[in-house]
Amino acid sequence: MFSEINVRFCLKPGGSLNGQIRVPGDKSISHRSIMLGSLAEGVTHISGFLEGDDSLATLKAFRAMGVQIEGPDNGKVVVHGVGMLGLQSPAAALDLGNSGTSIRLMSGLLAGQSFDVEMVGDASLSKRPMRRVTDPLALMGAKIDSAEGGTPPLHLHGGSQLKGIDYTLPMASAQVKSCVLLAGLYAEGQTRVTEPAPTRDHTERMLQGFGYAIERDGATATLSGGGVLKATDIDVPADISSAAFFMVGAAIAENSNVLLEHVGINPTRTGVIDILRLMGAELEVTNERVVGGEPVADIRVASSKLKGIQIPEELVPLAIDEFPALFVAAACAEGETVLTGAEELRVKESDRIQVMADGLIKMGIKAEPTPGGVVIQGGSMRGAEVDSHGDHRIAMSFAMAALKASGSVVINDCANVNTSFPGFVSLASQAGLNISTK
Ligand code: SPQ
Repeated sequence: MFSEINVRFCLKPGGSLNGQIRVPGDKSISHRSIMLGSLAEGVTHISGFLEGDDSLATLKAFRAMGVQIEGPDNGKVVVHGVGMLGLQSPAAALDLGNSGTSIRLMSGLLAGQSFDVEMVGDASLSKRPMRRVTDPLALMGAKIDSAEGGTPPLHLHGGSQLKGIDYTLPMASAQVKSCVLLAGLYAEGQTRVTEPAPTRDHTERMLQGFGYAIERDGATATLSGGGVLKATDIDVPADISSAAFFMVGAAIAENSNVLLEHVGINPTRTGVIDILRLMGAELEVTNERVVGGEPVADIRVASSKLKGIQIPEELVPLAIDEFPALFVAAACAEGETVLTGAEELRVKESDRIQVMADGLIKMGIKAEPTPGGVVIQGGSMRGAEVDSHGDHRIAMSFAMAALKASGSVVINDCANVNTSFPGFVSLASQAGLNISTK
């Protein structure tokens, strides 16, 4: 089924990628900047904010709960914080569109409010699993109804006094970790979350940036409820997950050389760099610095001779959103690439294992899905018409595949590219991709 408007990407085969590119702001950090800025005391100034549909859904939701937010204007947003207890009951259900991060983190933040909230989403979000957040929140004393099967809409009943819990995550998920920690801000006593493997730690870093005490001891993060957040300024780096398409594109296409500027290289997000290097990519990280508590660098990638690898499982959570692009790299590599331990990919905006394998097979590549991964034999790609299933990362990955295809590539259902990467088509064509929309 197509999203409301079937935006199609049409790509002529071949080409190369060159130049200096700054991709839009980090989606994960943009969401969190609105959430914590809204609950802070004082005014938070954000620059580099991602003006994509997902982070805008979060922004609109907080506006609907009475927070005065100026912008976005060229990535600049000013949030007039209302304090921990200042949110107001929204007049209608909060529509979070396609955004898993919004609904899961806001479930935690809103579970301890005094008012009821209903949260809804689009067709894709309405199929994604929410028990992973409603189960721990119920242990904390929250009252939440979901649709049958534990999916959205979620109805949060206000007025519950939450209590801190000691929770071990059943899966490596930054959204679940963040949800429990954010609920912990409103809970009596301590909330402790232990993760089975490191996942992105933007929530923990940003809480610290807003002056909220949070301790990290190995795999466990601990905070106590009842504190306050103090407004701060946030400079959102370029999103490594968006930069990843250009890293893969430049590595697979001949005569390519791109410099990706001001990219966030938080060590919980850099699995894509490690995996591409293991595959033999010519990739250089330069000009490393820290901006607002997050490490940032420029990344240069040039045409490379890639080889297939067994992807180390410990890198999986650190590259979780980059696998659609990495599957394209694997299709262009010499030999076999094997991914295991990545069952989480099946419950993203689409089943990213199946949807990528289906498209690559149409392009003439041998790709065998397994329950928790895929086996891809590198080879030659032909032109094809493929479906993104409304998943932004699938659409952009197949767009890059066209650089190595022998015929034209048409990608269906691409409107959701705007959720994470507004302006993708013009930035990619400036860099050399032969892309147009229909
Ligand atoms: O927000 P959403 O829809 O879940 O977005 C995705 C993405 O590809 O953009 C996943 F589909 O990113 C998640 C990521 O996979 C963003 C995120 C975060 O900001 O905390 C964490 C990851 O999800 P999870 O389920 O592993 O915690």
